[in-house]
Amino acid sequence: MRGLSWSDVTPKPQWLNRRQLMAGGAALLATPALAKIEAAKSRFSTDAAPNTLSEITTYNNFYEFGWDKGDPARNARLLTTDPWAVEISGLVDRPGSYGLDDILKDAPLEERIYRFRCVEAWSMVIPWIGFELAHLLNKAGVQPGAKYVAFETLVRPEEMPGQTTRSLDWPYREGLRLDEAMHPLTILATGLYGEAMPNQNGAPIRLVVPWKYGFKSIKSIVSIRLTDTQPETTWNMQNAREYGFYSNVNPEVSHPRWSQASERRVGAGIFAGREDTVMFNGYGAEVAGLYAGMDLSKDY
Ligand SMILES: Nc1nc2c(c(=O)[nH]1)N[C@H]1C(S)=C(S)[C@@H](COP(=O)(O)O)O[C@H]1N2
Ligand SMILES: [Mo]
Repeated sequence: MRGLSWSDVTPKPQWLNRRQLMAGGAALLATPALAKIEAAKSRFSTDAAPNTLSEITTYNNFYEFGWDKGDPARNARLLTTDPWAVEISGLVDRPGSYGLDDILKDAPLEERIYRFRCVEAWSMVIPWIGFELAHLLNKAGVQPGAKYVAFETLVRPEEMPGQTTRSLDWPYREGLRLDEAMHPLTILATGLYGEAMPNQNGAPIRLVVPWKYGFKSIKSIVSIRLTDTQPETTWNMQNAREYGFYSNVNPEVSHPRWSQASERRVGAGIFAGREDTVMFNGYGAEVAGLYAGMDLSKDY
């Protein structure tokens, strides 16, 4: 830790981190924290009904904790998320290892109720608490040569049983083009349902990019690197034909093994029909311009 500080003024905390919640004596092991995080409402929120906390915290993909949807809820409770630091490196003016408190100190937290669409063709609506990634990148000072942002998840096999196998090439890696990363819809989320982020959802800080398939929204981030070349990303390395770098939600580009034209809303019940999948997961008005001139059937 280099002891860097972005701000000397600490207004009344608009956020709570794990340490403060622990000090409050909340039993965090099995249940999310009890304290509510204050966060402003956002014009970017959908008015679709959110999934329940139980659905959001028991049906997860977090392969560091196992391959089944129920594994993260069972296994991620052992993850230590305090202390936590994020290394910001590459083409930035102020590289360094920043503690979570420092990152959150003046972060303008908002509630963002987003549609969330997994590449496996299920979906949810999740009320995240977070702040725009652009806020952090601007504080770090993005240099003119930067074109991409590369993210990495923690590697800690002692606490992440899935990492004792070679099921994926750890660390889990993701990346965005710089304009995608700077888009106001792109957030770093530190909570959901007004509470600190449950471990299985990517505590203490994870990316959320609502117009892309869920695997782009990398969890439990320890590294953010600004680069001039397109970074390697976990699923693209695993199978480039099935998982492109962009992975924008697109009902017209099928996964080689299934259609992406429709989706199953988790929790909707067995009598609810499948819903049509919407281009850019419904965020086209905001983000379609980022891809002007690109052939999204080739650059998928
Ligand atoms: N580090 C890491 N991040 C990850 C994953 C993962 O396995 N490891 N799974 C991704 C996938 S496939 C999805 S659908 C979402 C699931 O997020 P949720 O469990 O909060 O709904 O997290 C994404 N981020
Ligand atoms: Mo996913």
